[in-house]
Amino acid sequence: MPRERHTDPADQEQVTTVTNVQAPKAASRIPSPAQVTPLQHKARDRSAGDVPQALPDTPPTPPIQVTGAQSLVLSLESVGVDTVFGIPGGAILPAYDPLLDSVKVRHILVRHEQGAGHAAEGYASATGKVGVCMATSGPGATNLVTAIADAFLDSVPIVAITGQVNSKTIGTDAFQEADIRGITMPITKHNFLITNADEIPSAIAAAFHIAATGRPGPVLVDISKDALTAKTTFSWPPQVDLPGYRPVTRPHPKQIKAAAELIRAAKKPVLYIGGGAIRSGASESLKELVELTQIPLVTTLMARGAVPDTHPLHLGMPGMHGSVPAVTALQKADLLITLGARFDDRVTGDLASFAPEAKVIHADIDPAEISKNRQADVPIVGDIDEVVRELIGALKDDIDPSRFTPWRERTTGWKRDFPVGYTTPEEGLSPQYVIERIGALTGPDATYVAGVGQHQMWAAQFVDYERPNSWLNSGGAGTMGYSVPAAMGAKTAEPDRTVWAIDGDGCFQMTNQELATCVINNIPIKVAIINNSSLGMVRQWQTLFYNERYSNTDLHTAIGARVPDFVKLADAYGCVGLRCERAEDVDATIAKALEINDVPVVIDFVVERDAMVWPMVPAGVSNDMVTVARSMAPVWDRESEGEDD
Ligand SMILES: Cc1ncc(C[n+]2csc(CCOP(=O)(O)OP(=O)(O)O)c2C)c(N)n1
Ligand SMILES: [Mg+2]
Repeated sequence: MPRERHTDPADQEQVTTVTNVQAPKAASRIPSPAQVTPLQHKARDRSAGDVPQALPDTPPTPPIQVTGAQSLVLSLESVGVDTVFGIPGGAILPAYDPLLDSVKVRHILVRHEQGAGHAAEGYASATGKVGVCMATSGPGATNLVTAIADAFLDSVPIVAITGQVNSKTIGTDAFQEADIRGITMPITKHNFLITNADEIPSAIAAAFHIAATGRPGPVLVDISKDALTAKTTFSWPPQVDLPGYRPVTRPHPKQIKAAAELIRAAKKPVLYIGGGAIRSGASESLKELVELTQIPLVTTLMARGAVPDTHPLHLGMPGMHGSVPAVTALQKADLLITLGARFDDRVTGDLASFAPEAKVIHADIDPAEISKNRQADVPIVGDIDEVVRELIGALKDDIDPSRFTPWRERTTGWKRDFPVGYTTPEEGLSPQYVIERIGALTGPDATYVAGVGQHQMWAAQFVDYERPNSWLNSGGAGTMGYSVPAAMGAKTAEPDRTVWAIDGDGCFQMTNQELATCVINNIPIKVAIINNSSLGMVRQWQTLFYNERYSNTDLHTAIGARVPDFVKLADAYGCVGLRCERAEDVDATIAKALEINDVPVVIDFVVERDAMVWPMVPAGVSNDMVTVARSMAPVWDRESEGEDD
């Protein structure tokens, strides 16, 4: 069943039903999928009432005789899909035939199914709409698994459609058979195996509804080949029965009241804002709450941009590589107002010593998250935007922001004394400088998509994020290879935006074949490879914790060899390839890349290898142990820190 638990047992009785279903009757002709009116898929609608509101208000389509494959394409058109990323193969082949006729659904042929999955994620994360990927059975489906797991951990709404072997041969180790439903059971919000063509429309409608409502996430629809080739009847909308699936979006007034009381009584509150705030589209209401209460805030790695970085009360990102003010404010707070965050171990460090004095308000749309890691004093189940709006309502006539002035002054003092920074190396190019300049020269309207590693942390630290969905990355899974295909998906969804993939030399080598997809399909992303010739983040740990024994982290991509030569690789794909090795060339190289908008651009920024990500809290220790450089704790001004430290 879908992942959300339900607080009210009465809700379990409810059935989500689309009415208006007409009895199937024979139709005289088989239409092209394009003959069905396209409908817009509503983004960011988290509610789930009696009608699946994530689905468009579709005028009913009279029943017509089609094949299962045609029914699938008609269903995708009817839920408003405009883009599918995928690769065909035997079991899914019947679906690719009617797809050729669809003028509403654009299929983008990728070079690896993992790329299709991440592209669907990038599409979804940039827009809030459901992203779609498609693959054949067996290895095609298993190649999607990493991206599905990634979407699960970061609550990204995607639907993965896979072909399956003929239903009669399921379980016989048939050619290209894999139990993809079983494999993805723990990493999908829900999944379906469809062997009856008549069930295709309802499965697709349900999949999109589940992916987009409540806590967003991946849904897999596995369809056997014989279901795709069978004759069936298509009509829309189908009946969708999801007993027990009724995500609670409206917070309980009693809990809001209790939260408002804790906020009014606090002296040292912090707004701890997580990725749920981005997924729920809560940025405007959050800004209002911050203005009203004047409470300092932090945004996690998944929430960068939820509140503009330049806001004076923004203390930065918390966690292992968080800013000193953000980490310290959480440690010393007496109240955490937790909004769509999940007390991830990368944020809390040693859980037992995390924010020891703090009471906790914990709001999340997924009740399973609340009190999972840290006991909540006031649990609130609901959509974050709705929770914040209700909190504003409860506080607006009765909050005195001057109550928090001493605390605000302390936190802004930490911000002044411990800005996130870096030292410029005597030799070689500073990776932080490159990333800082990309952000400064491109601006906040662009979308920035990171890989995983040091460059990801620097991209989180040194670009100012001023709008939600301008920062995409793999936070929960930490999937190397996310960046290029996710950037491709984001650029497909929003072609007028500049989209930067800020990637590592290691990550880039995992999925760079999607540059071919970008060139052929006119998706001109910009890729900045932060080339330190190493698996840099792993090397940093070897420097700090393994006595500088660099076991298997040298990639030979810049130092001593260029294997591969990224400029030549870019050229081979039909991209523009540029190289930059000196600080004085950084601005001109970025400017050149910004001028090229007809083909993808790849810049090989050859940077120094020994730069490290600071601040850092080593894994598993208390956040009190935050270090700002190697073996260097922040030097606190004890007198100004007050008695209670
Ligand atoms: C698929 C996958 N394999 C392995 C890892 C472990 N890992 C985390 S960061 C990293 C190094 C990344 O190297 P690179 O892309 O060059 O980035 P850098 O840290 O050098 O900026 C590795 C191997 C991972 N996160 N994902
Ligand atoms: Mg590297």
